[in-house]
Amino acid sequence: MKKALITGITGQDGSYLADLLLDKGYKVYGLKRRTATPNFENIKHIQNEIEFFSGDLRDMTSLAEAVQAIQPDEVYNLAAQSFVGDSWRQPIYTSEVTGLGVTNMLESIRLSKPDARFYQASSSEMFGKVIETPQTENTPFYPRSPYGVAKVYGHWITVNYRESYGMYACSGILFNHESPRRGIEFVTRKVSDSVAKIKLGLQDKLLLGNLDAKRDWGFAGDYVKAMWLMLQQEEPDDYVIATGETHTVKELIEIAFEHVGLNWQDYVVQDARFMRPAEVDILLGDPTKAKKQLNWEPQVNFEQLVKMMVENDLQKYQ
Ligand code: NAP
Ligand code: G4F
Repeated sequence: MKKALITGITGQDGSYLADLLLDKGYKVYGLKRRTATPNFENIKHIQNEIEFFSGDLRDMTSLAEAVQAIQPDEVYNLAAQSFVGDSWRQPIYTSEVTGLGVTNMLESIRLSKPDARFYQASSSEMFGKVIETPQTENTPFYPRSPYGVAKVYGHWITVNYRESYGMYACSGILFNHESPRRGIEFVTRKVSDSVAKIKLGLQDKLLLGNLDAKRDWGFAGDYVKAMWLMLQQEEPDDYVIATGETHTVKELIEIAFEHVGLNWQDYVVQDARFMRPAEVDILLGDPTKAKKQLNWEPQVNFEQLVKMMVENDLQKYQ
């Protein structure tokens, strides 16, 4: 039986990846932070099938002990301070977790299970103020937030461990991916949750920032399959994972409100508090390499994704 260690198992991607690996017959281990109140919401349906290790990406001792005890075949490093907006409010913390945390994980593997296969959750935020569109594996990085900068560090340290030590280390450059398990502060979930509440008379207005930003949005359930595929290849490599379509925040709102028979202009209010000190105006990924080499295809399109999320939040409040 293959053994996989997932950091960030309580998050959106960690939970979908755990579902996938359990289905494939893996023994799944999860690194979980100690919290005062439990945060098992995303994994409550599989909680008893996972073995947990208490740890934090900033505390290498906790990572090294987990790797030493588990001797994993595969390690998926999904843990991060992942909210771009907060990375300006907590720049040092974000660098320590999202950046240096990757080295803590890689060192833990190098010291006690160097043949483990490693996946690093890199991000399209590394392209930031984009040099070219669409973005490929060869597009230079120009990060626009402390989060983006930390992810560039995580990306390059992963490439360096592959080249320095011959480790099987891959970086997945994933564009935005969403789901009913998405954190509530990210724009898609904020919109789907608010639209459901407005429809049911539980909320009056939806306060948002920049409506013109464009993102390449896909479904998280599709994207975790790409993570797994990257670790099943003969050679480790880096891949862009995206849909190849881009949409504005305004289009997202239009589809979500239209789905419940409402006009977004009656409810959406722009609020400066949700604007960022620097914006990433457009992200559009070219997933040709992943399609060819991994045989990966996204199954859920943008409209289906938005409707799925609104329906889920409607059911929750009903
Ligand atoms: P998420 O829902 O925010 O989950 C983040 C996970 O990291 C949570 O389990 C969180 O634990 C854990 N975590 C945070 N700080 C930690 C620390 N110091 N030590 C250990 N664990 C810690 O993020 P996601 O959307 O699933 O994304 C997964 C990864 O992919 C992240 O690295 C993210 O930056 C990256 N990524 C995401 C996207 C996207 O569109 N979703 C795109 C590209 C890259 P708690 O539950 O305790 O907070
Ligand atoms: O949903 P967002 O907060 O996601 P963002 O910043 O694109 O980051 C997400 O995707 C990255 C991959 O590209 C990941 F690496 C990262 O971890 C995270 O998962 O914002 C999307 C867009 C931005 O342009 C933002 O300015 O929506 C705009 N927006 C407008 N109003 C808003 C809001 N974003 C949020 N969160 N809240 C608003 O009220």
